[in-house]
Amino acid sequence: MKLIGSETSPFVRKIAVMLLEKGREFEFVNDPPFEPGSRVVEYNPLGKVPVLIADDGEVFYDSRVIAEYLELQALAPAFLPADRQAALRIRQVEALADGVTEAAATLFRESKRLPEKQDEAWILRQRQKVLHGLDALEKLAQQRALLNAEQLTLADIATGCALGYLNFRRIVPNWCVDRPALIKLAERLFARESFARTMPPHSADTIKN
Ligand SMILES: N[C@@H](CCC(=O)N[C@@H](CS)C(=O)NCC(=O)O)C(=O)O
Repeated sequence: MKLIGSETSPFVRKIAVMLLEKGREFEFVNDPPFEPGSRVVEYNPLGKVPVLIADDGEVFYDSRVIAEYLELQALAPAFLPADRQAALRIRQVEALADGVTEAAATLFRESKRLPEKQDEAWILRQRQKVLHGLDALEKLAQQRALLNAEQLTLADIATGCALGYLNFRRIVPNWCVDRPALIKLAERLFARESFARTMPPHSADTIKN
């Protein structure tokens, strides 16, 4: 199994965490999609990572599709409940966390444009998505039913990757103010070996995402 991606991508991290937690060996192919000469588009017409190449050569892209594929492999532990309705609720939280990550990545890219080219209204819109998304995640973490980092699910993993990305890019650096349940969740997740091993490199200040 090959995972194509970059070391700084939170969506790639999501899949790497899953694979490490499941103890599934994989080869990591570092191919940041924004670098000239990237071959990502040969596997994913959208030119985005993560891309997963399965042992039989089948190619999967978009982290949510890859996550579904990995769950279908029945490798323990499962990150979705067997009950499909319950699984749908976990996937809804995953989508919420991924949405926070996407808006944060957009904010980061916008911050790298020349100041006169930055669009204030667009920045505000993305910032609202991050803040409203975090508020919703905080509520869920307080309720603990769908988000608790105890019996790990895709909701926990995606949320951990979103918070890790906010820390890494210092996007909305005060995200933890008034969000105690998310802080606790992050502490629990970041203490796991899978998250420790997939920490983005400290020096990265490029647009590799
Ligand atoms: N919805 C996609 C998002 C993937 C994504 O946005 N990946 C970024 C890196 S974090 C990327 O490859 N960007 C390259 C581009 O937009 O051209 C997923 O979950 O896999």
